Amino acid sequence: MATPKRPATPARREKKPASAPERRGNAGELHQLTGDGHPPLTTNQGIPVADNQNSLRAFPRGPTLLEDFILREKITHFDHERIPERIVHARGSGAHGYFELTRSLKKYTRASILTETGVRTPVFCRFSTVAGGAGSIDTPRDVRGFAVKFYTQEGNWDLVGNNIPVFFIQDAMKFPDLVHSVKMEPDRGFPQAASAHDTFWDFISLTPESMHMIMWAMSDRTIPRSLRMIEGFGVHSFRLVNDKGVATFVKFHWRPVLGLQSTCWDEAVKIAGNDPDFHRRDLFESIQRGDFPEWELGVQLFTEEQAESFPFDHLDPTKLIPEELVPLQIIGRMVLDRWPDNFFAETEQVAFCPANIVPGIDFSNDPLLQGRLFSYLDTQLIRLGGPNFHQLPINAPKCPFANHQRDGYMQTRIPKGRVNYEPSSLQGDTPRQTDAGFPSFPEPAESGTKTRLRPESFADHYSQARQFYRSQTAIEQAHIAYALVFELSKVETLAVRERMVGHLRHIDADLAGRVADGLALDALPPPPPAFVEPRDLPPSPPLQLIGKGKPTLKGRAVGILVDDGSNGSAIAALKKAVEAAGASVKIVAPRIGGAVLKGGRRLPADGKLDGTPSVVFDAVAVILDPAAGVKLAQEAAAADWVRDAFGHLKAIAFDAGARALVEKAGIKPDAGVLDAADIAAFLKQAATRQWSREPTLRTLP
Ligand code: HDD
Repeated sequence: MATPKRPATPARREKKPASAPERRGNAGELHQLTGDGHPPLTTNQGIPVADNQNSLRAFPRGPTLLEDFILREKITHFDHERIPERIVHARGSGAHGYFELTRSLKKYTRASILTETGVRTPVFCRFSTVAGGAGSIDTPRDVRGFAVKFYTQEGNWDLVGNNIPVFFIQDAMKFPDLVHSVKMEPDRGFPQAASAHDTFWDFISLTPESMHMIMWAMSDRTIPRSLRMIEGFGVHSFRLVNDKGVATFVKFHWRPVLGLQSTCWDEAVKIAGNDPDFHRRDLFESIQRGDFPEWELGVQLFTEEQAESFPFDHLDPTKLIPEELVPLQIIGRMVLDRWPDNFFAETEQVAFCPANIVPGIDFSNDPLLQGRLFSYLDTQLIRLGGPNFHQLPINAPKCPFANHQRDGYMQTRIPKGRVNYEPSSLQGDTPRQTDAGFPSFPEPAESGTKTRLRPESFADHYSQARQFYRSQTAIEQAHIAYALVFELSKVETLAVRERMVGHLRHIDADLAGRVADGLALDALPPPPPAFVEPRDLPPSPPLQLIGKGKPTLKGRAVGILVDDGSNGSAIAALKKAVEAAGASVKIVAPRIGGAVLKGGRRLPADGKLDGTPSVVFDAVAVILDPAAGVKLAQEAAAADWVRDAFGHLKAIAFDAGARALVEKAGIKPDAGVLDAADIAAFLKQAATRQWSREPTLRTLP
């Protein structure tokens, strides 16, 4: 018996709008609309498709025919939909926006993006984790990439940085080793998106230059609350060059307007299970609701002579320049105000390259940067499949560009004329070099012998690590010690654990002792030989994270747990006040349909209780009818909701009806546990984490 044919278009048939029989497509092409007003489905050759449900069969129950070019084209395209993911920074989220200069650097550079105040330059910004694959979680302990493509009038400038101002290694030669060590171990294919394993710590413990970065990586900077709350750093020294050819060194810093904020480790782990897309969703939702993420751009400017007086070499990417030595000057702001239309076309295909710079900006001799100048173009050739990836809309400059490069895979432009070489005389409109073109800074070359030696000025591996650790608050120091103990406890090889603690002894004796104790080592292992005796540098408070937090609810999220019989006016008053303070509010209830409030009105829920745990909020409130409070005290998900909020140092407001639940969760009263009626007190406590609660909850090393 013949199988009935499915209808060609499963969609409900609507009446064709009489006034719109045709419509222009994205590329301006004219579509004859189908009867129900949609543009017709076609093959990639533009041939209209009559049936998108059934392949062509020899007879209804017979084999499929090779002749079916529609099926073959569709399946072939699908088979080729994936491209190689980035070897590092595979997991990322991006957004469009603009950069606006607020203070001209005309004295230092001729780059118009840094001299013309008030001009809005379009940007695309991509944030990423480093180690995990494209489908991995958003909240592992990891460095975050912070890459910005500025589409300037003078060409694309890519500032490809991280949320940490230093790096693990000094020389690009070591990058493949570093990355191999942190990725999944090659024989077993795990762990995914985690540095807590033997190969990473084996490499690190044999690489003393990584110690400064390790202090940052073990701090809460690597478990951020939101991508909107991280800093960004260009890491290397770059040069600014003015119209007289005078150069000044520069370090670039991004500062989030919302202030810095991180999660607790236990919270980050639980978020990973509940919402692997936590940071992507947070960025998406904030942009969709018009709460646009914003950063200030700051620069540290210094001359060659100043650099010579620094107690470290600024060309060494494992060193930073303390702000006490060279103050940060804010010169502009970046606002991300548009989510991409298509994730693959934009966020996946965007190709950053630190070698993309504009006249007026130049490189330094940082050997890590020098290696990067090669690596990124090379990686895009394999990742995006050929030399014309710069023509993809997300990568193409927004200013005119023209040269004699031709052909290659996926050439999408149609160059005109017979001249594709230079010098030439046959065609008047071919591009020619210009005096306004990019001039490399004529740095005088030192004479010397070709060598593979590291400069001696790169040899101090511990002093800035010590400075970082000693600049932290007591809470942050405890978190660093805790993170080291946690990570090293996942290392199976005792010798690796011991070797790491040996390094810590050069950084800070107390830290080494805490970690050795946390690992239950019998004795402190010997420190490895240090090339340069570590020095005590003055503490630098801007290195703290907590110090850069802002007591604000702006950009934060508050969850209110309700159930049948909850007091609607108390909920409404709280919601209004929290929203007025700049936070978003989500109603959580045992069922997604919401709760029937006292008085009979139904309040729809934004999330179901066990699918919307308190880890996704910055502060919580529980407003319940006493009967519901008693009922929910028996629900593990409800008790966890309150217990986790308490454990993650969040403010909790509750009314009398919620008392049974709050007691079941074992909450002890403190300044952050509040009566829901005292809205002003809740707003104040919700704007910050309850750090003083932490020692009452867990033993930190
Ligand atoms: Fe890198 C991607 C940042 C050192 C080689 N890197 C990549 C991305 C960021 C950084 C943010 C993701 C860009 C995106 O969103 O597409 N990388 C850094 C920073 C470094 C650094 C701040 C040190 C200061 N990187 C570094 C070295 C090398 C690379 C030393 C190689 C010698 N990085 C790459 C790469 C990637 C990359 C393999 C992978 C995907 C890509 O480039 O486009 O070329």
